Amino acid sequence: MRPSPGNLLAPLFVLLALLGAARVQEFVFLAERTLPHPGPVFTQGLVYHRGKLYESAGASGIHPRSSLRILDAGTGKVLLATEPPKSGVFAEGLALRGPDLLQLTWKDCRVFRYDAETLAPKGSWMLEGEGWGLAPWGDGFVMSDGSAWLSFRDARSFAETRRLKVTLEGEPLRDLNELEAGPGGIWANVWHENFVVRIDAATGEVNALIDASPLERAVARPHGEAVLNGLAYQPEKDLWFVTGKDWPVIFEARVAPRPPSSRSPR
Ligand SMILES: [Ca+2]
Repeated sequence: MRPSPGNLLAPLFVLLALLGAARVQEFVFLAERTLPHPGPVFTQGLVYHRGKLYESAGASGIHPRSSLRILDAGTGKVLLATEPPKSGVFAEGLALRGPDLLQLTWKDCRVFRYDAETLAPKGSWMLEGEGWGLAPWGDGFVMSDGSAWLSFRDARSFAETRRLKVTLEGEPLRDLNELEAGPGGIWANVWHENFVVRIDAATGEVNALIDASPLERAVARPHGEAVLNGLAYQPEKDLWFVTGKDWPVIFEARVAPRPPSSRSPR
């Protein structure tokens, strides 16, 4: 993996201020609650549904195997855990559709399907290229691959049906990672950055930036790759579950307007 490009958040907001970018709204994640994040786990995908969190995690130096697990969203307690049906893979993004969970792999060209209740494997599809983030979208799925492009996927075959180039102020925005279908568009982590973007699914334009630095600052990050990664929307409360790779906690957070005092002068 390449070295961290550092925190682009402040320069981005300065750039937006200089451009007078009225179309890109600015928000901030504010923690309402923290719950334990049993691990450490190298989180790659997070999903919320009816009181449960579903989490996909990759293998790394201190995590010899990838995993898939169900947590109680109230307590963080692990309710059920399993491993991908093929050993040695690096698990990535995760999405829930109906009774199925879909788990991407990074470079293993596989998408695994599981029963969402029992985590029993239900087969797999082949995938070309890298798999990073995944979320349900429309009748199918939307997937990231680390580039500035999102691909839309058929729910039955996982075949690509459409591609979308994601731009911020006209420039391609690379390293899109964990995804979530949220209010107003597709929400995405950007790898190694402490902000989330909201993407217009028709045009690919980023129409909002959500500053996650208040959450990141509250975490004792154990190493440089312990970056923000893990977004799950909780529609009942209009709150977000947000975590990171090897973070010891999961935040339950609300999205609030970014205070004018923290913005650069326009
Ligand atoms: Ca997600």
